[in-house]
Amino acid sequence: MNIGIVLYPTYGGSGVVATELGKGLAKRGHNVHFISYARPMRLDGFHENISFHEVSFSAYPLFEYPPYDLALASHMVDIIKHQKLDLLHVHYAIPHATSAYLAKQILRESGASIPVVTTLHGTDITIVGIDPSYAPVVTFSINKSDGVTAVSEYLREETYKHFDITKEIEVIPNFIDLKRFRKSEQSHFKKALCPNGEKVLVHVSNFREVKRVSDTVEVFHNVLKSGIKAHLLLVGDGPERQKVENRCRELKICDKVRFLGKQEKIEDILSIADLFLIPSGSETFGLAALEAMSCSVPVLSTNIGGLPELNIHGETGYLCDLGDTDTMGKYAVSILSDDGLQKKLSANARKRAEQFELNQVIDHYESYYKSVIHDVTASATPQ
Ligand code: GMT
Repeated sequence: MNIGIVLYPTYGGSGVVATELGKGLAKRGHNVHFISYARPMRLDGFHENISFHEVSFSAYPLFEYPPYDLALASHMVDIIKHQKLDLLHVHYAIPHATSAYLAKQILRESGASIPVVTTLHGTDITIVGIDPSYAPVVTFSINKSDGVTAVSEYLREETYKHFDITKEIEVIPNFIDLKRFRKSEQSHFKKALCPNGEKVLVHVSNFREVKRVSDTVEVFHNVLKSGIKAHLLLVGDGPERQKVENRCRELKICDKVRFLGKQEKIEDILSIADLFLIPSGSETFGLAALEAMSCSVPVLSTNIGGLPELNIHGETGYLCDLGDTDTMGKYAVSILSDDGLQKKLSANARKRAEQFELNQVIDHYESYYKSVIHDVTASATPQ
């Protein structure tokens, strides 16, 4: 198949999922065309049947905000026509699903058609999408997609609850490359960081408010207060970074907290972790937690959104109420002070991650694409 994948190129989860999906489809022999305003972060090196199409859009003094959605729709039309795409898969509804609808209508004028699949990822529904300034357009664009997928049962239900959706939504979860994300030998790294065998707690995010990175610091502070010697590694960067650093200064724990910034080889860092913290206020799936679990790291998370579908309480880690950093601290201490428990949770975490293995999920997407193409073709064929 010739498949167009429209995505955000940044470190966010939807961009990672879309890029890894495209790479996986290309390995199976499909021709994949990534479409975005910049080269996706995870799209490194040269791949035989992968192309990247950059959406350029010109500024004009009249535009305070150049209309990216229109430039994107024009690019879609061009690529669908000239690369003879069989299907267009857009990740994150805003504005991708809307641009796809526009492109489809333009193509219809010349008798061409393109099946469109929209994957809902998270904040496109839970935070940005429900905002009245976007909601009618998001509803319309989802209903006009030929296929709609969501990354968890939770997101599927939220979409039905908050929008007037007439389409069937298929749940296709996030996935993981178990070969890449596995615990590897990093003893030199661990020794350099923790010369006295200190425990390592890790948090990875884009440091947006919704990630509640400050809660991570509070939990870590509780761990230190219990007498456990430990370090906290904060991976990623974003708007909350300064606030979090200020809190570390107030608590006088800066010497124990390392801000590592954006990192490519997260699996190396996860390989030395004893515990992963994800205290998010909203999380439709929690790809960062899956990456940790795949590296055999137990997860301490909130019981919010799709996280309970991934992190099994008492088995792969623990789930706590939003903002309850005292209980989170207690669970963290119980894991870090009991080697037997830590090992049991680690092994279970890896086993749980195996249920989200990349190839199984790509199979799911492939068969879903085929069913959408079949339905679109059938409805276009005169009886
Ligand atoms: O807001 C973000 O964290 C980024 C966002 C995205 O769409 O780029 O991530 C969402 O999609 C990921 C991939 O499907 C999910 O694993 C994340 O849970 C989800 N984030 C939120 O719901 C906050």
